[in-house]
Amino acid sequence: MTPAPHSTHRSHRAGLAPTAGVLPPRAWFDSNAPRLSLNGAWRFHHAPAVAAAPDGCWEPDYDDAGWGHLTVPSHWQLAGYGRPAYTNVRYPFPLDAPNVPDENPTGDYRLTFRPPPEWAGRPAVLRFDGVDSSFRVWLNGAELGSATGSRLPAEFDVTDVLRPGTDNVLAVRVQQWSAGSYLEDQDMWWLSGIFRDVTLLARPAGGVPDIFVHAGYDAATGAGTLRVDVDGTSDRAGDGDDGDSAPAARVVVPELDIDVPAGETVTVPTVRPWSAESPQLYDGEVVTAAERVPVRIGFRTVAIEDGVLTVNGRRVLLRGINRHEFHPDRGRAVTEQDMLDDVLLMKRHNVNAVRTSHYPPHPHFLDLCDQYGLYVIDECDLETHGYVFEKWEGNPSDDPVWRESYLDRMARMVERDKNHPSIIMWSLGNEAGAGANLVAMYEWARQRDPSRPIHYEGDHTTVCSDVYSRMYADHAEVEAIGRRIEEPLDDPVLDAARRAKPFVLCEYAHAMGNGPGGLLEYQRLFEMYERCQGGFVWEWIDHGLRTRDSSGREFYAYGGDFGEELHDGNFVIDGLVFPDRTPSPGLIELKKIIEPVRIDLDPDAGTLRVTNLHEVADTGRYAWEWVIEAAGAPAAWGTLKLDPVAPGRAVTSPLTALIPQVDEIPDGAGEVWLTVRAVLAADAAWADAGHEVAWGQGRLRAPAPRRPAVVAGAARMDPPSVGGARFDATTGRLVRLGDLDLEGPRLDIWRAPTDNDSAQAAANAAAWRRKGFHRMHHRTEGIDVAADGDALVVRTRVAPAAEAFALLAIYRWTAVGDAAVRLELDVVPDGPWPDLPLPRLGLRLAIPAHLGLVRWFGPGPGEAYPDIRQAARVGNHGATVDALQTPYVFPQENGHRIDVRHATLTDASTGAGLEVVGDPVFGLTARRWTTEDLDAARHHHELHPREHVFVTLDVAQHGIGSASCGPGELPRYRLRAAPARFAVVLRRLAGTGRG
Ligand code: IPT
Repeated sequence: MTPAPHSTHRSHRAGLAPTAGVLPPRAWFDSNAPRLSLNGAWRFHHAPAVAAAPDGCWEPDYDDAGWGHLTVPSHWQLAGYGRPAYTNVRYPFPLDAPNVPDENPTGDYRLTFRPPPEWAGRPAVLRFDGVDSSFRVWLNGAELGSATGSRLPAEFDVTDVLRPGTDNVLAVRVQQWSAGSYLEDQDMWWLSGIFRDVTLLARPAGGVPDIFVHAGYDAATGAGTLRVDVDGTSDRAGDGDDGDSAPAARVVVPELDIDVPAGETVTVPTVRPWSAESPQLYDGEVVTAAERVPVRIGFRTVAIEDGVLTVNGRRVLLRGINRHEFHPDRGRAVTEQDMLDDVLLMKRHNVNAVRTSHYPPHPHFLDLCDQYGLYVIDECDLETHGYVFEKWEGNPSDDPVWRESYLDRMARMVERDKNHPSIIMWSLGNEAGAGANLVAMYEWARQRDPSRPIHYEGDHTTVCSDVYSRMYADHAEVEAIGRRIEEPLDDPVLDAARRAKPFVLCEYAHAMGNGPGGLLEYQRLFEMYERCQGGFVWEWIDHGLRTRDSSGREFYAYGGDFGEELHDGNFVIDGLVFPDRTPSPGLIELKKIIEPVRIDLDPDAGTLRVTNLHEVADTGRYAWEWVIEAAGAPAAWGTLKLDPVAPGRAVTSPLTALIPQVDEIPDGAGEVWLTVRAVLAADAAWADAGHEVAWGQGRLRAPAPRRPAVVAGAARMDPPSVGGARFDATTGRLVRLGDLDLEGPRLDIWRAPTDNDSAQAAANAAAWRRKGFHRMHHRTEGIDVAADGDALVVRTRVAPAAEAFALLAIYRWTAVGDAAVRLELDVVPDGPWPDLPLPRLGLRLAIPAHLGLVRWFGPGPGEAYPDIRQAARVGNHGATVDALQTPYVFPQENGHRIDVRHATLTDASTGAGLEVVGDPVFGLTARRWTTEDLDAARHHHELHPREHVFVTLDVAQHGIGSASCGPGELPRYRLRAAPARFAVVLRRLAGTGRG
């Protein structure tokens, strides 16, 4: 087969042809035909501008001895050639389309390779899977062509120039900027070069040029239909030229006894359908006399029925994430292992859908989605977001000269990826405004692949989208859309059409830094309203590039760290996993909220309710483990026998029938909790048996109120003291408890602002700073012994400079034994308080640095905040102070443990230290730096341990929300300045020795 170079992409204006000399696009598939990977070490020359690039370096005899080496695939900026740059929406070059700056970094690549002699006389194709952003290619001095479309494949026919059995010289000139860059304004690092595989493919005459697998499933009958077309190539130009005529090919699927000619439709009376929950694939082959091509067939039908998106006739709820390709060392040149890591992590965290924001991923990733089961919205490599600042004036999306480029991109994606059952929708791209070229893409894809709905968010009229898609809509708007009572469009026809479409949030819950809050409330809306079919959290991974500072310390870099003239800072650090793919608390929370079975324990009603939120799977795949813990210690445990619950159904059972032990709890057992966990009963492809998928907790017994007896008459003045506690005579602050030195608790309202606090939309952090919340002054108004002689009372006024508002804080200290004191704190706002939430309300104290081990009883083990606490379960937990820190790439408030009943901070070797007992609960953070240090740091490695452990004991924290892009905290999570009362007991623990 030697398909003619297609010429349908010539545009009217020179410089806008997306490709030249490139073969028509086709599916990416394996084959038994020989192939040669050209990945590896290439010769490389980098020039800061085209003018400085070496002339004639594509000639075979060019002397490249002075050049360096660069690995293919990779990005040259990550190998020391030039520097990475990050902008989100703004183009890093003048808006002057289709022109690009003279300083256009240019990479010249050369490779000498030797194809086996058996290839002689056979057709061959050279394939590039991804080159950013444009390239020209020469083989043995002959120019093959050029291409743009960084995340799209380009194939060149090399039959006439390849010389098997001898040395061949391949030369590629890559330019960082091209007309294509105007279409690639995605929110990510600008990184260049040959970053995906380069492969030489022998193409046997009479082989399989292209295949299109059509495999549907009829939910009513359980039958599958299969037709595999073996085409020359697609007819994208609509000119009736269908490329080469197809060879005689057969389609063979042994497991289903299928052996039919290509193009023929077979019906399989009963077939197991493919879904994300049950990714059944059948292995088959497309066979011609000259070639065998393996195919993995998943029978499934995607449809929009009565305004609902269905797969195999069932409504799907997309528990999705947006995935950019990223690795902290390799950028977008990700390995198969990186891709597998992502897929396994997603599956293990209950994710069932991926939007490939904002470009087609490496095709191997889609193979993994087919295999492990993830629904995919495959998004085209298209974004022109920078035009938003010009009110979309000049946007390529509506300019006819760009039409071919748009169609070229869509065709290259659809043709490459059309055989993946995991792909349930095509997406035209992201944030490219509205326009005729998008409509053209939509229409082309509709006709080429009627089996998949098409997604596009950027035009809210939905003229080019089969679903109504939005990003960052707040809960109230999502609810209105769910009830189909959203604000109408001006055009009633468009409005009626949109109102009839299913709704997805293609982006929501911006996972930047500490967050996102508000997930639970979104999920409830998705479950309540049929139209709301879920969404995709923004985004999967922090794009922090591993870098070293001048003293060699490693850190993750973000925008501005490479001296960019324009950048968007840490807005690229907004993932559910850290750059090294460690799950962040946000992912742990998401996993809990999107669990596919819900376990509700209601000890008052005495019931256990299991709701199966799966689409097709019953609950037979789970084992149910339970444990009763009294004061955190396991008291009884076992495995439940539960009949399988059908998908979409819920079953309520009496607790005592299942777990008689719930009635056998002795008095004085303390706080007692029952935990039930759904774990995989058998190994799955993506996790071992025992992997926890879902859990629920119910409190069987509340703690008996335990108020230690106050030692009467223990308060003294001169110097101020209560029992074994000593206070500073001027400030009234606790300085010693027994033999333990402390810097006494004092009122604290500051937290190192989170990215969500700092967001322009929330404007909280800026207002807090303006009002001086981060620099409160403490004035002690009086230190007295109460009339009863029991309590030392310290009255303070806490206020920022220049302001008349204040918090009046009264500390009432009593002795509750030799080495323990009880503190009752009363806080009352005073004066003209601004209408602002408080960051936190609590106490801060400092204790010696060697008290580095923390144990607590309460929710854990991870951090939790008022609106991010579903993943925390009540029990005994422990961690070192260091391990309590969540290493957000951009330092901010973190590590807070919520509703702690009691905690100890001790010396790990002696057990000596401090115990804190809540009345009833407190929030806890402990860190080796102050809040001010945390606030000042810009990267995690800039935080240095001090000589103390700084502890905060919180009455409450303000919610986290998701305002860094989207709504802030819901009103019920707002912390208002209001009268508050709070009590804790502080006890000196002697331990076994020093400390
Ligand atoms: C939205 C973009 O689609 C996405 O790529 C990312 O930049 C995200 O924002 C924020 O991280 S667009 C935004 C202006 C709503």
